[in-house]
Amino acid sequence: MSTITENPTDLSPEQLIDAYRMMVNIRRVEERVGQAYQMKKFSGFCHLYIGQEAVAVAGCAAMRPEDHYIVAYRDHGQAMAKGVSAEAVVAELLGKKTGSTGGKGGSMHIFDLSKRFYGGWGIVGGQVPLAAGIGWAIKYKGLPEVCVCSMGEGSIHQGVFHEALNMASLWDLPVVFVCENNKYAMGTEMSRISAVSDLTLKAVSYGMDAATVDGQDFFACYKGMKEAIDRARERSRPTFLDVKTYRFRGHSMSDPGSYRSKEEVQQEQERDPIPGLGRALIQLGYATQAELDAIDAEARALAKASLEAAEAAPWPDDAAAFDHVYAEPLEPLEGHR
Ligand SMILES: Cc1ncc(C[n+]2csc(CCOP(=O)(O)OP(=O)(O)O)c2C)c(N)n1
Repeated sequence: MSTITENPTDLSPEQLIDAYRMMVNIRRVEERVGQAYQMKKFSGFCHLYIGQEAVAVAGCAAMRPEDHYIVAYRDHGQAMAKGVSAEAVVAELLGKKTGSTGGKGGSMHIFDLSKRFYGGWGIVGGQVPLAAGIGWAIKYKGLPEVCVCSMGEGSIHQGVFHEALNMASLWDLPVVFVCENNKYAMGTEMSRISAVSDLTLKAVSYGMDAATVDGQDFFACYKGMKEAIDRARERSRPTFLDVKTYRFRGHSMSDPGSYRSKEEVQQEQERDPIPGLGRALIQLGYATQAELDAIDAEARALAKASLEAAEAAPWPDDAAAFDHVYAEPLEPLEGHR
């Protein structure tokens, strides 16, 4: 294991500790959520982000609050990294009124406009053209903002992925396409779906900058994301990132994971990004083990309190069933009165 002697980022020690805290919060909240699911406290789809935390947290550390973030259905941790509270995320999972989407979205549709977090899309690759649209709006309005779009590697052979990347490059849109390559699309391993193993080649035909990033190393993630975000903000150019990561849990709660060996999972867990960043903080002299332990204890308390609050929260009002179905106010179209 390598020793780190210098902070390789422009983040302050406090910001790095905050990033560590966020990764631990996400981990503990999701572990608690997983238990709650098994105890049938909620149902429906539930995809955990455990193992991939560094990607979202480093990405959000490189973003500004006014930047936009749109993701797929494995979205609890990404929402928290962008500033959605653990309470709002957990309440959403339980379908409660206090959830980020008023209890109507559930696990796959965490959404918070005030944080510029646009969810939470269940159709594989569905968010990719939407990201290009957000990028187009940013450019049209001449704003110094960036849209970051996360997707799984299962998205990259969808037609919309290629249409969106082509348009983003052709029109110089400030979008960062982040492929969270966790090796498996449900039970299908990467090599069974892609004719090439170097996914950055996907960006070549669109004349787009691309890079491969180690998603289990917070510092590498931050560097890759920062370069791409700066390129988008300063030169309005898109980037494609192939971020090599790994999910420690099954695809969803109903996946026994029989397509991969225990040894493989164990080997990947040795590269868990959370202890990795923890060790670096100690080596840099930014934190002691006792301080990291305190962060962990607080995260466990946050997870427990979030679930208790969600259980005690009210259900959405019946009348709310018709809210947000149509854009409001609904003006009749010209000639259709
Ligand atoms: C268009 C479409 N096809 C199939 C599905 C079913 N499906 C849900 S998740 C998934 C796997 C996607 O894997 P990946 O994009 O790698 O993301 P990960 O789950 O690994 O985060 C599939 C095929 C879907 N939701 N949408």
